[in-house]
Formats: sequence, C-alpha cells, structure tokens
Amino acid sequence: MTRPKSRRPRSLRLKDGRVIRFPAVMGILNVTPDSFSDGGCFVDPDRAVEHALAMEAAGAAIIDVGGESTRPGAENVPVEVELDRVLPVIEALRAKLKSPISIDTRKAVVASAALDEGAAIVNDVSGLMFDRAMPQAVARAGAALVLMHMRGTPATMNRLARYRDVVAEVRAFLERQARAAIAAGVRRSRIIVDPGLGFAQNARQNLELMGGLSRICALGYPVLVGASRKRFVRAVAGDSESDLLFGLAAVNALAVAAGASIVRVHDPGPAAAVVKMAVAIAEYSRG
Ligand code: PMM
Repeated sequence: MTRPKSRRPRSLRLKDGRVIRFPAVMGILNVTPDSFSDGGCFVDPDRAVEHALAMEAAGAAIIDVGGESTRPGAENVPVEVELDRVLPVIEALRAKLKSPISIDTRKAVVASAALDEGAAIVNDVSGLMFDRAMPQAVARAGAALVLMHMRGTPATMNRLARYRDVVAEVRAFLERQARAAIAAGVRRSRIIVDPGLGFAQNARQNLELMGGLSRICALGYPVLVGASRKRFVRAVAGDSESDLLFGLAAVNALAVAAGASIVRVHDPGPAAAVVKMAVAIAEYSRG
C-alpha cells in the first residue's frame, strides 16, 4: 500500500549536520527555582544532567534548557543569573547527550553564550519581541530558531488575551516574525513556529488554537506545540496526575494529526508513544 505524502516537514538539519526527524519530542529541562510545574527540581547541574539523559533515553529528540521561568506573573531574571543557571548544565550535557540542545531564552546574550557552549537551537518565547539583537545572534551562529507567539511579558500577558480571531492573529504574527528572522539571516529551513499555548491566551483561546492548528501548519514551517502541564489541560481534563497525562496525550495526538512537528513535554516517555501512534495513523489519513 502506498502512503500518501504528509504535509508535515520531514526533518530539520542543524548546522552541525545532525538531523531532527519529525514528528519529534522535545524534553523540558527547567533549571529554575520557580518554573510552573518543576521549579526547583533541577537547579543542581548533576541532577539536571541525569534528568536530561533519562529524557533522551525515554524518547526526547531535543532537550530544551531554560533558566528563566515564564509562568504567568513571573518577573524578568537578570542575564548573569540566567547564564549561571544554564551554562554549567549545557557544558556538562554537550559531551553526554546525542540529541541537540535548545536554549529557552528571550535574551540574545544568553542565546549566544549557550550556542557557544554547544546548544544548536534557540527557543525564544517572545518570538523576537523581547531583544532586538536576537535574530542576528541566531543568524551568526547558524542556529535553528523556535519563534513562539506571546503578547507582553509573562508579568503582563494574561491581561492581553483579547483577540477577534485568535488563530488568524497568531498565524499572522508567526509569519511576520519568521520573515523578520529570515531577513536578519536565519535560514528558512531552520525556523520552527509555535502558537504559544497559555501565553496571553485563556483556556478557550487555547482550544481554538488547537482546533485551528492546521492553519498554522499551513505556513509551511515545522510547528511546535507545548501543552505539557498547562492550565487549560487541567481546566478541561481535570486535576489529577492521570487527568493531566491523558489530557496531554489527547492534545499531542491531535497536534500530530493536524500536522505539528514537535511536542514539548516534561515527560517524554508517554509523549513518544503518543507521537508514534498518532503519526502512524496520520500517514494514512491524508489524501
Ligand atoms: N512553554 C513554557 C516555556 N517555554 N517554549 C515554547 N516554545 N513553547 C511553550 O509552550 C513553552 C516554552 C512554559 O512551560 P514550562 O514552565 O513548563 O517550561
């Protein structure tokens, strides 16, 4: 039986030649004292490395290292503090990890230092809105770039969740910011876009974005979806650990079915199984 061609990009080739095959799982490594769900768990670099290796073994194809909490209401972290948190972990991981490392930061200085230390991807949750030097920093290093939609800052974003058509507005933002990145010298083939679930969106708007995800995938860039432990999953599926896990499984399966390329999760084992199952079915459901 011949399989119809999927519209999802097949893969992304990094500057160092490594290839990320889609759909892929991104494992979250927050080295922060105050992140939304895992704050304080991995501030010790040894524990962080151990956890990253466990996530890779469980199926994560990218490890996303973050030194600044972006939970609603979080305040800006000084550059030196962020650098002190992430650089020792990236340095220790570089030798041990096969999977590429992404650096979750809004700051060009942090991005450049992390890329020098061995990271290959910059995950900018501000979608280049926070630091004007970011696109050049990414371009100079030949890095890949995740552009996430957000409004305001983590401290102000909840007040800004007003849209006429959330899918159209988020899509237009991502398209514009991707063009800006390309104009600054970032390779088109290394750009990933992300609707930024939970950032300046209420629960209903997150569901609308998921319902309209194929319109964002139609931009042609790989799409990343980060729903892990977010409030809207809790609001719909329930509060218990298993409610959250199965609620997230539904989001991730439907994201892959809609054409998403990467799911960003705290727990890569179950997500990898969901992605494998969803993509196996999606291969046959496109015509
Ligand atoms: N969510 C968080 C942090 N970084 N990056 C991307 N690209 N997409 C997301 O949805 C995203 C992110 C907040 O969640 P966390 O505190 O659990 O990391």
